Amino acid sequence: MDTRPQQPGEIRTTCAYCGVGCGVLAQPDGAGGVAVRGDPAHPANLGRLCSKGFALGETLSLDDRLLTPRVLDVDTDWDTALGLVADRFSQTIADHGPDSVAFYVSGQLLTEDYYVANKLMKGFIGSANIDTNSRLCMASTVAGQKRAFGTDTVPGTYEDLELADLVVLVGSNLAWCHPVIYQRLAAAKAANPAMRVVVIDPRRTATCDLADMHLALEPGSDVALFNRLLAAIYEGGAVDAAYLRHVDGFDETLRAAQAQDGRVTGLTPAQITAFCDLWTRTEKVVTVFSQGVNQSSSGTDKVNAIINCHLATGRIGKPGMGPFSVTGQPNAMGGREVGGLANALACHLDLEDAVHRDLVRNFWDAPAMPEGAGLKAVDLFEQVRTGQIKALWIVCTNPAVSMPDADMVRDAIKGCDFTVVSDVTANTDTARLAHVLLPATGWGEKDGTVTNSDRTISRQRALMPAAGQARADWDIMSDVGRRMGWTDAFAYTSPAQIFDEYAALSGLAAAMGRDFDISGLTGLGQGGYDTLMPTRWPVTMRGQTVRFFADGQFYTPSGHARMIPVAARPPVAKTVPRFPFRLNTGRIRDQWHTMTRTAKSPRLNQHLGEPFLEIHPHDAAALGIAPAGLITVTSLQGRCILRALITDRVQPGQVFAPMHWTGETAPTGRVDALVASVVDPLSGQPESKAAVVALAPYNAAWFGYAVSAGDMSPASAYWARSRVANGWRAELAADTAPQDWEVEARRLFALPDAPCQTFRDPATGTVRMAFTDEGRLLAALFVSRTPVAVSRDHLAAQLGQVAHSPLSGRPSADMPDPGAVVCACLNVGVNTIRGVIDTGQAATVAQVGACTGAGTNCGSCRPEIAVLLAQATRLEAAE
Ligand SMILES: Nc1nc2c(c(=O)[nH]1)N[C@H]1C(S)=C(S)[C@@H](COP(=O)(O)OP(=O)(O)OC[C@H]3O[C@@H](n4cnc5c(=O)[nH]c(N)nc54)[C@H](O)[C@@H]3O)O[C@H]1N2
Ligand SMILES: Nc1nc2c(c(=O)[nH]1)N[C@H]1C(S)=C(S)[C@@H](COP(=O)(O)OP(=O)(O)OC[C@H]3O[C@@H](n4cnc5c(=O)[nH]c(N)nc54)[C@H](O)[C@@H]3O)O[C@H]1N2
Ligand code: SF4
Ligand SMILES: [Mo]
Repeated sequence: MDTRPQQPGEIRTTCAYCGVGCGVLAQPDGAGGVAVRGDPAHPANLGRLCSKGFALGETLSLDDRLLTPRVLDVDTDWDTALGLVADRFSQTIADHGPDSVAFYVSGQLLTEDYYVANKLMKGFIGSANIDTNSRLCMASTVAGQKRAFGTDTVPGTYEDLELADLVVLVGSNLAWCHPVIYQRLAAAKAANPAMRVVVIDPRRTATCDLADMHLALEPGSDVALFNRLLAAIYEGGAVDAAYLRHVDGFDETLRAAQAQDGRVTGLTPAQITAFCDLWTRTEKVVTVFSQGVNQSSSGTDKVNAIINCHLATGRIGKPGMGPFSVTGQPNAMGGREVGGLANALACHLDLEDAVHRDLVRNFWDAPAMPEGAGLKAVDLFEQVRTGQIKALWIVCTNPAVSMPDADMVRDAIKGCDFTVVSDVTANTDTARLAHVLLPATGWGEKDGTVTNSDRTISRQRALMPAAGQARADWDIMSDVGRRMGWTDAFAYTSPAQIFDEYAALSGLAAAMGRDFDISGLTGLGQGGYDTLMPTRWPVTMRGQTVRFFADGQFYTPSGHARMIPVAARPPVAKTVPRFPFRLNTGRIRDQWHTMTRTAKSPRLNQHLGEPFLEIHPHDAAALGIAPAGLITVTSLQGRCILRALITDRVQPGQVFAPMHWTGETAPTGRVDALVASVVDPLSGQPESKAAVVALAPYNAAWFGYAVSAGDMSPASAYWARSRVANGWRAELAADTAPQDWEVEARRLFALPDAPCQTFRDPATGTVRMAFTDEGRLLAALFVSRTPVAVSRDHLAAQLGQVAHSPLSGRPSADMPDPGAVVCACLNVGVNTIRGVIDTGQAATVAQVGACTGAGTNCGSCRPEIAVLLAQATRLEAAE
């Protein structure tokens, strides 16, 4: 790790991706490139970064950027595009009322963007129909924390994970999704051998590598486990009677917990007892939770079941103790603070509270404010489908992929009378449906603030000029506000002005007793805003508070916290003979959501380059699914074809698929097409982790693997493509074969005339073709009746090179095949790592690092190296 302080030419900013909110020192090279390293002075990461953060510089090329506004696919100027947007929104509101329009925004917007979007919709258009992808992400935590604390506030800090003696990770794959917190936890555990880590997840994830205990509970049954824990806390005498003076609802909550049957968790009584004993007897415990909790039809109850245990023991807001919701997106937290959800107002004020509403109305001098909450995401797109929403503006999110029932949502957007999309690229499943496309500045070009999971507000700073005509989201939306007639209210010329207005409003909110207060940051001016260092709120005129709630002060009307009686409910969709498998969905280490940025990095694509379905070996055998075969997955909502990844990491009867692939990268890999739009009744958050599906082997007549220096146009029933260092690669398959393979290959690669070498073996159905230009490999296609066995990285690495025997598909002896990449930072392949293990050079993760470099940079791949070591040990034992 490079621990030098900021060097001349380095600009201090914040990572574009997850809610850890790592500080980045970025050095632009003046030619559009940027070198990045972790900022040693940022409290979130203290110099660390993960594989995605390290690759930020590889995602900034302009090749796929949207550079000009477009109307009906024709490039135009801003005046025309924004004039049209303002006119159509104004006309629709005049004809059909304010609730006939909607905004759908994102936790990846900066706070200033979010503030303007909300002010425009809730204060001036006069509707609350603005919701955000945080509805799919954090809504259950928001609802749960508000029920318990009277405010949506995370009490603790990252340091608490290091100070704890027990860290429980519930529905969180921290190793892959919050890698820098995971690294901090791993280091703390190494330094404190008494520390214990428990992972509660139906799946054995990479995070389990650090776990002393893994509880593979039944999907959706977390409430039952935490109810049993509360009963055990009481029986074990761990209730903090003094703290309970600040808490309402203990007796009813305990009764509900004691009535809970623990068997629905599917865990053995011994497992439950061991967990409860550990939790009960460890004073310093942090319970971290994420999407395995939130994305559930009982998500809000899960959150409260966890918080109940911390309130009963008083283990909250003290060093090393507390419930800890980790946020997903870089500004998921900031979006909640600034009132991004359809039922909120800025500064932790409630839209449905008349006093709060009046405060904001007066402050904004707002002409029209809605009195009730607007549509939540699922309902919002339902009203788009039925035509009640007639003008829709989607900003910084890709709902045609990420919403449940995604094919329906895609069709609903397509059918909307008027759709505006603001994005950095036109190549998304959503952007392709827009009437008006607006080019937004992306990471590295924009300026503003974000708040991370532990309430630290950091600046994102511009490193380079805007691409083409791109403009910042706050600027685009302010311009539309002015064009709709509200010239003064949207006269902003800089994010600093917006931040100042927001900070001033927070002071008024705080005076009414709300906790979100950054009034200490008013009056910074441009200079102060530019030099603002990471700051945890609250920052009042009097100073800062590090942790909340240890003092027993809450934000409910009584000032007390609330324990909430809850009972476990299974997921809404039941497995039935027609749909016998439970589909769990989530993330992989090196891709970010719908891949519009991370898929630009060849390094990041190497980790897991194709959509897949994790399936248990017993289920695969029963269904006749072979390793690397394809599986057709169907639900009542839709259909996918995914590559089989046969593994006992998932339980029998359960399957797992990543959420990342899209119409751009793998059209049959859009897994949200399978997910029903069932929501939690309190939070409106979709149950993204518990769909029910049927599985069948996909009977491919042929499988193909293709590499090409230029882009490809696959047309087969199954395809998945990704970028490699010198071009593209693709996996292909279909149930019927083309008439003529050479014609098909020439079409695929758009190479009508290039010389072609061909090898055919009719007996096995093998066809291999290589297209060259003066001996240099332009493209190659390998086809066979079974999944293609070829050294994929080796073939891709030959693109643009003089290839000696490209059709052999195998590296020659003097050029060993490193195998699939494990360490994305230092580009170390699985074969290289197995090599040092098999030859006895390395027996630990640290030794593998010393020999090959793997795992020594960001460390996100250390769990995978540990698995390779364990496999080698198992093989030895079997020999
Ligand atoms: N690499 C990468 N990192 C990311 C992101 C990304 O796209 N890529 N996205 C960011 C965002 S926006 C978010 S919200 C976070 C999400 O971060 P996480 O919540 O950690 O990630 P997921 O993979 O969605 O889900 C976590 C786990 O929940 C488990 N789970 C499923 N059902 C249940 C259940 O009923 N109970 C329990 N206890 N567990 C269950 C799944 O098996 C999965 O391992 O990641 C952030 N970080
Ligand atoms: N099945 C299933 N579905 C899920 C989940 C799951 O676990 N399982 N997780 C859910 C969760 S937690 C989340 S957060 C969502 C995420 O889902 P989305 O928000 O839909 O995913 P992203 O790919 O992050 O979309 C961000 C879009 O904004 C664009 N963009 C990037 N920067 C900017 C900018 O500065 N301005 C503008 N205007 N555009 C920009 C990107 O190119 C991209 O198109 O998915 C949800 N969907
Ligand atoms: S953990 Fe990785 S993705 Fe998340 S903020 Fe840090 S560097 Fe970025
Ligand atoms: Mo998220």
